[in-house]
Amino acid sequence: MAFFYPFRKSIIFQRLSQLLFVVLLFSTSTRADDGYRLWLKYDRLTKVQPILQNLQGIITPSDSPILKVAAEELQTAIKGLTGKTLAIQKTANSASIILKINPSEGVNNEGYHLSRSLGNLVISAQTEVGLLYGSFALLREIQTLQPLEKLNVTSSPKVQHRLLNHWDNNNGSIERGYAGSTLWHWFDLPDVIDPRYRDYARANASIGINGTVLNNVNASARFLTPEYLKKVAALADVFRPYGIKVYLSVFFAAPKTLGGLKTSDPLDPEVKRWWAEKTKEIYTLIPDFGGYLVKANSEGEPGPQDYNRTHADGARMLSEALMPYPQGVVMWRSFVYKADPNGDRFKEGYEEFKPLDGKFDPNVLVQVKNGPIDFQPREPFHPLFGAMPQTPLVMEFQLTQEYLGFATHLAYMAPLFKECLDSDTYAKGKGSTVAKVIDGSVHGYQKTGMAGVANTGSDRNWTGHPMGQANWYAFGRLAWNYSLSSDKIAEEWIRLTLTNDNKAVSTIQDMMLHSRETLVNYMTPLGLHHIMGNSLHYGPNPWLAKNARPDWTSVYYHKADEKGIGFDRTESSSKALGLYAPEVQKQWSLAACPPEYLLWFHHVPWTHPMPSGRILWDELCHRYYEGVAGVARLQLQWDSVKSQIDPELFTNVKGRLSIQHREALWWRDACVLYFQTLSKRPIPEGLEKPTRTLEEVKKLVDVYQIR
Ligand code: GCW
Repeated sequence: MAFFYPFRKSIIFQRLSQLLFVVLLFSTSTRADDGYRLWLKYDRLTKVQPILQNLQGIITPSDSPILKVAAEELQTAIKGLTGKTLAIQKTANSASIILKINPSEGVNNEGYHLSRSLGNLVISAQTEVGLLYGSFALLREIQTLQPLEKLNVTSSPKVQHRLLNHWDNNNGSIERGYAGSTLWHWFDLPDVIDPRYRDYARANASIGINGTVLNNVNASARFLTPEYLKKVAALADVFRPYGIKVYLSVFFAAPKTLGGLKTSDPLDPEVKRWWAEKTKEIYTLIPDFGGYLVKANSEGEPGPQDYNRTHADGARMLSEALMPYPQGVVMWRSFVYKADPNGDRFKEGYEEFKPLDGKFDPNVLVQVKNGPIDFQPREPFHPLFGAMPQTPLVMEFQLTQEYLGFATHLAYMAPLFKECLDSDTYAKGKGSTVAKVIDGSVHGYQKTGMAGVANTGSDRNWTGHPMGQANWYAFGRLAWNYSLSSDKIAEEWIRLTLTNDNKAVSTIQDMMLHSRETLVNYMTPLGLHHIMGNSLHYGPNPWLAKNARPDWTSVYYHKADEKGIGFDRTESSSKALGLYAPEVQKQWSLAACPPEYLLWFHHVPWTHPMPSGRILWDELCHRYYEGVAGVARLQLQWDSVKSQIDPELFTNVKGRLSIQHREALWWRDACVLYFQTLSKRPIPEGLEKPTRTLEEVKKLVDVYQIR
């Protein structure tokens, strides 16, 4: 025995350690969170409310495709959250989640009402899709630990078309995409249906998004070929039960390049016929097709002006083709600007589109970027909002952070979206906010919409930066209800996605709420704009003075010289400020302009006195330094929540924050050192001097430009 004992002991030891290894492996792999499940995690709740414990079934009026997915989502979620399997039934004989169609429910055709009746949780709506949205809303209440005893939530979306715009190309790349390649496997479709399509639809439906433009606005006509339309139809089939319609961006010159016609002139009868037939072909395959999105005569894309026609003529060609299909709309983008060295790009979309107000068919919406230039970290609202009483305007926000540090910088964008939506246009007196223009209440638009340029891609966690998911989430929630606050949306997202620990929730919420202003400070404080790396749009490049077009340089925008800095858009120069209502002009006049917008509208001396008591130069430096300090605070805050966050996710965000800190310093040093060559003033007392020279910093930019 004595002889065998050590042997047996070692076998037992080996077995035990193997077992321990497997247990450890299993426990880490169940904890490791790769972010794929987004805000639909459904992990077991630590405390299950009694009403949930007593549930036995899910009652649904029918097993239509929409109600089937709603009931199955509830079933999967409740199983995950509580461990209970609820039976999906037609009639109730025990405590249940009851889905009920009620034609007189006081909500609109997509809205829902959640309530409790005895031991039941009741979702009622006028339509099936309302019940689907209500199901996700109920799950949100459960996941964020709201007391179900008092359940009483009524909600209806404020705008009709709530869309993602994918700038995805048929070769798999995504223009301005930072989270991998396209989600759509064009070579495999329509035969192979990636299960991820369904998860994409679930995620969107859960936040009320009801449409998706599948391809880039710099469009390829290939998407209109019979081969590709079958692929598009296959995606539409997956999305339909989730209330999501597909739309396509169209290439204006397709009649010529694809149809073989001699022209793409929008007034040519052959061209009109071609579009009518193409549209018919699409509706034969996709009966609920959403419509067309168009970028025309912008950044080299073809358009009606190639034939001396207007944007309204171009839009009419498509709106007429869509007339037989009442649900189909044209979304015509207003993002146009000519390369005029003496012009002001700020004004060009306005000048082009304002005279066309009233000239579009009722099934056309004009899609306007939130600001007049291009998705900068801060922009004033686009002057077209409030200026097109007879043309429904769709808001276009950008979720992919083209100018906000791609997927490496943390920037929670709800405050940016809200800042624009809450801006007062004064179109019909005080209170005519951009949001109320968009939802039709100011001008009585019959059609309404909001679009977000998607930040999704093939990365396992969908958005590259794990916190980028919050921007997708926030966009959907605000498109549904722009009155929600940024902090409420952040809290919801954190609780659904990261943790329900109160202390960690408030720390992360604080990080998110400060992140965008922090980024503005280290990139473009005080109203600076468009001073980033050429073409790639990454990193600082304020010295950029030569490019293919003047309005693709930085000096065009900051106009810094020895006297001062900023773009004078007042009466004495470009007059762009004059495009706004008198009240807005007053609020942004030199006397009243808040520091955040100052250099958007005024060229001011370096010694200009600021509300802080500092002169402009000193304030500018302080803001850049504050931006870097802000990122350091984000890092400390993130470190403090480590114990509450999944280790994989924690490490991922920590790594990105360290990049962000390094790059905030890069922005700070580049901008402060470059502007100093003009201001000829010292870095203010109390701020450490950059440890490198301007020449050294310039080289960093060059690295990103090497081919
Ligand atoms: O911001 C610019 C981007 C382009 C984009 C364009 C647009 C799709 O740099 O990549 O093209 O805007 O919105 O059309």
